[in-house]
Amino acid sequence: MIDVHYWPTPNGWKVTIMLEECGLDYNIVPVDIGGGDQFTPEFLRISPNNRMPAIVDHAPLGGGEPLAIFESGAILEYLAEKTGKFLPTDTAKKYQVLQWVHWQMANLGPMMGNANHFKNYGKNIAADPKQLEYGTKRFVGEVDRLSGVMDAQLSVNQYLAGDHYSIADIITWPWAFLIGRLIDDSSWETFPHLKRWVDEVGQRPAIDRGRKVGLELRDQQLTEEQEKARRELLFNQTNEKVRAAREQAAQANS
Ligand SMILES: N[C@@H](CCC(=O)N[C@@H](CS)C(=O)NCC(=O)O)C(=O)O
Repeated sequence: MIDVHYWPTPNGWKVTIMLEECGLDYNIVPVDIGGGDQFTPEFLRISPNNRMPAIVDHAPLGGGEPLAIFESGAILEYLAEKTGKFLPTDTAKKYQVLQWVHWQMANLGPMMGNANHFKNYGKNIAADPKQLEYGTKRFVGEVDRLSGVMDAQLSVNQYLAGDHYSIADIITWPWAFLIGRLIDDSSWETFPHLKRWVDEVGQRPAIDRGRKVGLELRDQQLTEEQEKARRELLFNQTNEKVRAAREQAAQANS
């Protein structure tokens, strides 16, 4: 059985979609990131960067002790290796897929996260809306550029890494389908090949099942004060604050 330390967000969906695609059994362990679960000593032992998703495989590839993995890219590579699915073994084809997996991890995910932060979340945080303008322009501009990169690739390939559906598609789709919502819906007209792929891949049953996992976890009735505390915890992290949260959690646990 595989424990998935999870919250329903695009990075979390990558893992539930992959598990659904592979038909593997898994058990969801909620990590309420607004409530601070990512700072518990148990979670930090698995994921020292205080970010979900992370997995613990109790019957790991090669046997032995339970195996813990953080970072969604590493998790998908591991699950592909474990099942022999969605990652070719031929060297050239394998690296065709892996270069797009790393592209997503280093480019689309972080740029969309930052664009969303400045464009949407920032309104509730910045004292002066003018502070948001440069960040919004920079990161929305990057998302626009990256959408063009995918559109060009998908104009000559059915899938991101070529002819076959792979972990490159699984890792990218949970962010890419939100591009219209982030920039604006008319931007799909600029990226017709990307839109074709978003729609086609979005019809896979495993995508739908993976995205529905734990959606109810978000149904929390929160006061304005609680919302504010969650924003403070998520968007104001420094070494000092994270260290204090870690120490507090360790003390509460001892
Ligand atoms: N590169 C990481 C990113 C993970 C990530 O940013 N997770 C966010 C939620 S989408 C998180 O756990 N945030 C908790 C926090 O900011 O403390 C991955 O792909 O696994």
